[in-house]
Amino acid sequence: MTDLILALDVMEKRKAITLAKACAPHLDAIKLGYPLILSAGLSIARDLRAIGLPLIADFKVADIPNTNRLIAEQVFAAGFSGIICHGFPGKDSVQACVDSALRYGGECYVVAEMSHPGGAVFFHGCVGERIARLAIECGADGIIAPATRPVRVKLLRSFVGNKKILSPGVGTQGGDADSIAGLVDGIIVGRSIYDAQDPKAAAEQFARIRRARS
Ligand code: NUP
Repeated sequence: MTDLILALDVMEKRKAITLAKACAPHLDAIKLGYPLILSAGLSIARDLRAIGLPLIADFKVADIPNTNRLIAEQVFAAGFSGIICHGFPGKDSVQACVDSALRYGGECYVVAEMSHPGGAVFFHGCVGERIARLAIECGADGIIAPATRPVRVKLLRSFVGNKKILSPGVGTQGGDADSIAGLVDGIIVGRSIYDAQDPKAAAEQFARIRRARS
């Protein structure tokens, strides 16, 4: 089964909670990042937890191991069940996030390659493959790979086996939900849901991909 993950990048606490509640029946997880957390505060995790869906912190953590550990601990202690980190700072930095996730019974995902046009500028020449391999070596739960480049996702799958691939870039960024859903474990959708005239209906539409993998 392919999960539908809402990227909740709205800037207002009440709007975020209303949106999340409305879309919840069609979602498998909610991803929060800097936009919402910087505007509403980390405590929004507590409010969203009440909805009953897993929360993923998209902080793309990319620091030295000790700082990564401190960040990850704050994230998990706040009630998140997953964290996203970058792979380019190296194995020890990724390991710090994975170890923190393990201590809290949470999950850690490593960005292997990014979805936007500029994402290919430095993530090329086997960088994505190397990061995917590193993620597996560290015991991460999976990688983030671009829905905008299904060919790359297919290739990265061969490096991660049955670990998870979560894929942003669907909808507004140009990625096609139906083309990517069968290749990944979860699609991450933001604007195409929360900016839709009827976000709940949009979530329901995307939720058809939840049957894409068995
Ligand atoms: O490579 C990435 N691309 C990407 O869009 C890695 C990400 N974590 N994201 C995030 O996914 C991005 O920060 C945003 O929260 C979400 C996609 O949102 P949207 O383009 O569907 O609005």
